[in-house]
Amino acid sequence: MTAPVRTQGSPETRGSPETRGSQELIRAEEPVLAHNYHPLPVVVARAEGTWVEDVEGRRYLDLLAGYSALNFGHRHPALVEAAHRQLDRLTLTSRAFHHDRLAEFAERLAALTGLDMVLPMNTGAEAVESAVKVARKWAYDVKGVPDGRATIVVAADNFHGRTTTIVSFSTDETARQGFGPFTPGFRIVPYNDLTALEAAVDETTAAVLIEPIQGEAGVIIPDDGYLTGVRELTRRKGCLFIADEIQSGLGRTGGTLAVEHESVVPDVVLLGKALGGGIVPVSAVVARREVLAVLRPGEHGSTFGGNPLAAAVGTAVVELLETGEFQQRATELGATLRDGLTELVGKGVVGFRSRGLWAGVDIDPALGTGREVSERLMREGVLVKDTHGSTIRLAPPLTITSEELVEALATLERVLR
Ligand code: IF1
Repeated sequence: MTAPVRTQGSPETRGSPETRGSQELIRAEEPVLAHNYHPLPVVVARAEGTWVEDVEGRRYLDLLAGYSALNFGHRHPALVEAAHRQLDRLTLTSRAFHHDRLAEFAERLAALTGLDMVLPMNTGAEAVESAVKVARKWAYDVKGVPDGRATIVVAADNFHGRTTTIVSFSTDETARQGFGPFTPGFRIVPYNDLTALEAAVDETTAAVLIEPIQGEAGVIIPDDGYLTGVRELTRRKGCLFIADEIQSGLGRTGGTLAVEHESVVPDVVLLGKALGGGIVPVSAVVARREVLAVLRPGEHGSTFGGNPLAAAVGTAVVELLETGEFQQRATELGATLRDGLTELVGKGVVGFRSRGLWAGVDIDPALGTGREVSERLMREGVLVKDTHGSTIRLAPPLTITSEELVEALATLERVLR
């Protein structure tokens, strides 16, 4: 078959990105990009801190922050500097060789989380997939589950990524429809229900995998005591507690990790998103030594996992978190966010859940869907993302100022009138 004639015109007629306006760029995407998203009609061209700027120079407060991948704001100076320094030295070796940035990254990340060992990966889904493999191998090698029989218990309404195995245990039909057959070995129980969890964990169970706060489900915060209950139950039943902190971690909720709210230490913590500082994909499985020690050379890997640029940026991110400054900001400004949202209950907001600088806000459906409210906010210079139905998620960079936060809340009140 002969190659199709390209119809998009030559570079000369197509114009350089600098000359094409937002509308033209949006139109240009349509024939050449898979339609797996329905983005808001804004084309971002530059950004700094809490603010992004579109092609025409309009500025917006970014209250999505890359779904918590931009906890330190756009292009944080210390992170950009760390990336530039490493770009001028070494960017990739593969793990076929050592490089001089990995030990420090792993040492400081393990210390930050209070665990022992690190398996560096790239995306959040890779960290989740890696944890599934490691938990199963731990079940066979350490717990003594018969080979091929390991089960992992997850929560309904979970979101752990988009790979085939991960959507195998999703309860969101949109995420599953048309992607079977699925990976077996998972049991699903209601979130925030220790009785159901107790009934699902048995001698085949390798692990319980949950988000300490369910992000995509709408920032669903479990009852106080739930995480403590999961920790106690998994310890008593001899299986692993895997906390997916890819969205909830790294300062977002006011602690380094969301599980700190109940002083709980899981056996395995999954990190991603903000670990890459909004610059490069960096994720990690951080665990007790007994768990990650089950991996032998050649059993798992990744071309880019733990690469020098990722390790340099990841170390700079850990360094920002070691001060506790961002955790403190999320706690203090989280009170401003909570108070501001409380004021809006009954004025277009029917309910909300928040911890630190993270909130799921339920809008009165009579005022519109989450998408419609997101579009109104966009037109007023504030960027958010709806989750399901008429819930919007607020997750600003932890660098947001009190004035910017108050301004954003005032804008939300205005669009809900
Ligand atoms: C998209 C959602 C959020 C996550 C948790 C693992 C992953 C994610 C708790 C996988 C990723 C992202 C995926 C991104 C949008 C965003 C998202 F809306 F999809 F569900 F944040 F809520 N664990 N969440 O939240 O990490 O492989 O993406 O690096 O798919 O558009 P990833």
